[in-house]
Amino acid sequence: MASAAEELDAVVVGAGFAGLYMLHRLREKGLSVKVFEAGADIGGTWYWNRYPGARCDVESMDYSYSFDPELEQEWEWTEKYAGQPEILAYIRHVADRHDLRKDVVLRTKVTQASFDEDTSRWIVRTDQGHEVSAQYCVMATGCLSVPKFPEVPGLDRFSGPWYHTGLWPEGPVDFSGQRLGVIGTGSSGIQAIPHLAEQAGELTVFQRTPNFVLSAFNGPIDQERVADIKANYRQAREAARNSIFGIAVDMPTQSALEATEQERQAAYQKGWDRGHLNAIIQAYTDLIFNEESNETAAEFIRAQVRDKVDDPATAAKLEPRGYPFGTKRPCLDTGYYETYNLGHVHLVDLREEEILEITETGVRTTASEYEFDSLVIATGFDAMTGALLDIDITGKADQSLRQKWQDGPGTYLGLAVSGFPNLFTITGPGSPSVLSNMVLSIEQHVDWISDLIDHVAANGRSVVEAVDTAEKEWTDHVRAVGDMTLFPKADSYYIGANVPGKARVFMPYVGGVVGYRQKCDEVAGNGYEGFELH
Ligand code: N01
Repeated sequence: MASAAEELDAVVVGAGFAGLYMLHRLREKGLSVKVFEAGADIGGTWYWNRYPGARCDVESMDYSYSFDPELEQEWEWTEKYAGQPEILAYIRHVADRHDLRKDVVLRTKVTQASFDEDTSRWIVRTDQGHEVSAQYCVMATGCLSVPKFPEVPGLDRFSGPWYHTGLWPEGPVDFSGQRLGVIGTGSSGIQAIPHLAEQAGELTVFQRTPNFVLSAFNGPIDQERVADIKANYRQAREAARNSIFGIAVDMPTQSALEATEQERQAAYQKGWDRGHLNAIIQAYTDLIFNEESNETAAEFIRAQVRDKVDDPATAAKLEPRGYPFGTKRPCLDTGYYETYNLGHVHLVDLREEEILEITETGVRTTASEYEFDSLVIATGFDAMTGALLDIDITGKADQSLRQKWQDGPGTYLGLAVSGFPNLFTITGPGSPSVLSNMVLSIEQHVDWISDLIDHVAANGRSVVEAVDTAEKEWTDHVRAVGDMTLFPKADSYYIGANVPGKARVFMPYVGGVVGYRQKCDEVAGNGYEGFELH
């Protein structure tokens, strides 16, 4: 069967930030590469998540490629936090600048990838009938790319239109004057709700868990800061690489409990005013380790909610409780809490009443029936493993990745899986991924994989595989580091809790991008220890 297939050096799955940069690096080596992308255009996350208000919550100057220093200087971001159209325009610009589109096949979903042990090649098949044979298969499928829907029945019965934030249509969507329901208050819901409220006649938000929402203080980008960063971009990138989350911030030196109440308030206020995702969590050394410390920051944020929301009963419902601050991903907003001061915006607390079903006319809960013209589904994603397991991947001895990861994903460095030679996962489970500045982590993975491919060729070999003991050791380490923190205390997508039946395992590596990078460099420096070449 392999003989009929188109022969390539590498197949890359996905044409977002990761897939496009991987293509660029592989092509630089003179390898033949094809990228398959399910979307009608490149962009990945930034193609699909085009809901009103979609925006990055890592600052524009950080959330960008570093591999092209001229591009870094030339590109001009307009806002502190870029919106989805601007980021998509940036990705398209990069693709055109490096002539990447010619090797991207759009509107094509990879359905199957199997390792042929006789030829040591991957046979990759798509829903459009492609069959290619490649030495390497790189999964650049994204951590948050398989939408998750509410578990309740009935969405197919709803007579009006409905939209998932992660599958938003390309054309304009008009909710003017409509009765609109929104399910979900994660980053996507929180960004969309103020914009949806501007259009809707009546907006009802169904909240299952209140989130910690920090103010973004977004606005036109500070040109002085831009000039300063552009004059020192190499140092700025280096500082980001040597940070915990891939975003340089001043490192704390003190426990929250060592500070006085007054000092803590001042530190949290300073973090709040910075309008930055990590500024509060990194105000003290122990906020992510110690519940008592964490509670001091959580209470500071709850006080902001009470301050912003006029109706005390609504504020009480919006105050985040029941899990430590930072253990579910906090959000950055523009006007989220204030939206609930508008007369036509209503909050339904799903801790008081449960959704039973979506009906032809709306949403039925244990307490009431709500009628809507349209619905917005902001219930997130089957994170980290969803897109990988969506593809039927089989490795050596016909073992499927679905079987192998039944009890949670095991990887070596989040990059490779034993039994699956020459397959790489960019920002895979077991790497900092969703707990980091994704573009920075993507570049690190792509560069590292690219160097490993050179190493294989330089040794006159054609196959590289993670050793199972190295994989087990790393996976145990990922879990152990996670267990040292408060993260496992929350029902988050980090731990698979948002998808019924998914193994409850902490998936991202929380040891920090700096330590993780050092580990990867050390592995490479020691002749790629933990990998076998054939
Ligand atoms: O998804 P989420 P998201 N009934 O999983 C609720 C990135 N992102 O799309 O918390 C009712 O965070 C669920 O409730 P609960 C970013 O990494 C980045 O908002 O599970 N409600 C939650 O409130 C982010 O973290 C940007 O109890 C249900 C919500 O739906 C990630 O994407 C912007 C439910 C889902 O929140 C995902 O964000 C946007 C049900 N059956 C997103 N099921 C940037 O700025 C789920 N929920 C870069």
